[in-house]
Amino acid sequence: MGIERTFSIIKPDGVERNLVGKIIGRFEEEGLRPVAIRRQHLSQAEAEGFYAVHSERPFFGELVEFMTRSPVVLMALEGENAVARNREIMGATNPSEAADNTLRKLYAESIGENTVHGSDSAENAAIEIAYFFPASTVG
Ligand code: IDP
Ligand code: MG
Repeated sequence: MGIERTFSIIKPDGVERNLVGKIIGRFEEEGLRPVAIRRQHLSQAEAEGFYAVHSERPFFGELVEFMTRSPVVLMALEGENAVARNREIMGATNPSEAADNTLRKLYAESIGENTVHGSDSAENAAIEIAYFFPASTVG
């Protein structure tokens, strides 16, 4: 609780549809500010490493293929209770189960292509931010 940081990705389906501004705008409206941000086309090794926890899941290959299809936007977000707040704004993994007005309800087209990633704990947020952003590049 208190001011904390979380890690966010606007996934390829969001970037392809020019939703970057709308999504970042929503985070800012909700009190989450980007303290690091970069657009990047992930390599297979970067996507596999990032999602290593899911490597035994049946959808792993599909997930890595999707995440490397085209560029993503990587962000560290800072704000009050940022980890849980971001998960609330994103909504459920499956957009058909996501609450009204969540990013996934508004924009996602399937459980796989679900537009945004957000850390699930403060501990994982720190790991995920460090995976993509050297400390000197986080404001
Ligand atoms: P989360 O992104 O809501 O935390 P996780 O269970 O951690 O959801 O899954 C990571 C990502 O893997 C999801 O966001 C989605 O892109 C993908 N994924 C999860 N479950 C499935 C599935 O059943 N089929 C295809 N892709 C999936
Ligand atoms: Mg997750």
